[in-house]
Amino acid sequence: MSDQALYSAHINHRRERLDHLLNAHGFDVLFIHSGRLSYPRFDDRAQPFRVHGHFNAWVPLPYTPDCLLELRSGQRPVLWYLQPEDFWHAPPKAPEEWWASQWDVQIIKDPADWVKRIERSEATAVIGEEAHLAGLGDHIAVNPRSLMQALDEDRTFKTEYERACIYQASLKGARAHRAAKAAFDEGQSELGIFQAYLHALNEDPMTLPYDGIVALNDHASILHYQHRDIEGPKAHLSFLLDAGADHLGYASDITRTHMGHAQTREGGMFQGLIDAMDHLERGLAHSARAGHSFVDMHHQAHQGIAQILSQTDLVSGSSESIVAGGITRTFFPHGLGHFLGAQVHDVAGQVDGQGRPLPPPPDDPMLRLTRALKEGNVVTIEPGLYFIPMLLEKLKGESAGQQVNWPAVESLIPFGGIRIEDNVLVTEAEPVNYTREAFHAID
Ligand SMILES: [Mn+2]
Repeated sequence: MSDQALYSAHINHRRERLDHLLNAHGFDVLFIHSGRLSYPRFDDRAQPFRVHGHFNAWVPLPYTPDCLLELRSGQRPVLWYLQPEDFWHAPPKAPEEWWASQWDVQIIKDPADWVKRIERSEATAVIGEEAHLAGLGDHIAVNPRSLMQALDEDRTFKTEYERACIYQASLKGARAHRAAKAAFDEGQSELGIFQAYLHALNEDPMTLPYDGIVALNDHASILHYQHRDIEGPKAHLSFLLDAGADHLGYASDITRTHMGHAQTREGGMFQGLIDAMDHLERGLAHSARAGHSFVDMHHQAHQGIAQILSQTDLVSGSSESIVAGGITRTFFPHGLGHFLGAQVHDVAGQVDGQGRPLPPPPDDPMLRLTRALKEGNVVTIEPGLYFIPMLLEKLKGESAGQQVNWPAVESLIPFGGIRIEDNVLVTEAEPVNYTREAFHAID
């Protein structure tokens, strides 16, 4: 199907749902504001701008401030599109036909031009920043909770258009990952590797759906390692890259871990762990099916990691005792994954279909997705196995620490850790692993 046909079906689906929701929640109209440029204090230099997911879920305009969507039951939706007369900046380019044909596009020169639309007294819902919408009248409900929850819920089911966007973002990310791996093999620094990633992406870094994690050696044990060293380390032992790409405002979120060339006993052991984690991750991704509880899948990940720790003699005892003693939480202290879409950590991961809270289990407070999976969900599957000195130190002081083969575990600290992350579409049957398909397509 063409982009135009996919998008047209996407909008028709969203409009049908919205007609129903406006009626059910007692609103005549919903406005969605794309947001506004913000400035750091004491400075006149705007922060990089990106619209929020509610806006992007309707129009492929991820970087357009101060636009407004006007959505009414049974009527062609209106896009108030800001193209200011401004000789300091280039205005946003004209809307493209393939998607704009679904909208009544009204070009405006000033946000004040859409303000008067909101001020009309009707039952009005508006999504946006409270500060940007203050004083527009008592007839408006800003970010009304129950309507927002219903819209969030709809966003957990990806349309064919959204699936295609996420797959395109996966292809871009996979190509850039290959280039980054080549830069690692050449012995480049974290910054050099990141530059190779961006070069392959051939996009401005502001399009990245999140700040990529480029971690050499023990930096891989820092879960959200945020620096990019200019100098490379003495030896390239290992490389963890957690980086995605964007397509029309939809994200991919991909992690791979690679071995360096060091032919040491520890190196061989670490490569064995990467292979075992890859196998575990594929199995978990394959089990992402409609009806499966993501909390159960997270627990299965812990079981799998316990088996790996046991089989490699890093920890003694049965895999049950390794999980029960909390040992796997030292090596895998984050959640198995999250929803993915117009936001990298997409909405409604910790509520049920009616918006009721589904908090994570007390032992897994970092788990961002606690629901049973449904057809049309897109999730990340990202088990990890790390050697985090701070957590290892803590485990050493506990009775479960006696099960750990400390000399072997400590010999792996310089390698940091492993995370392998794929993006997976849940169907009624076989899940679709977008990431593996993307790597396969470019190889
Ligand atoms: Mn992720």
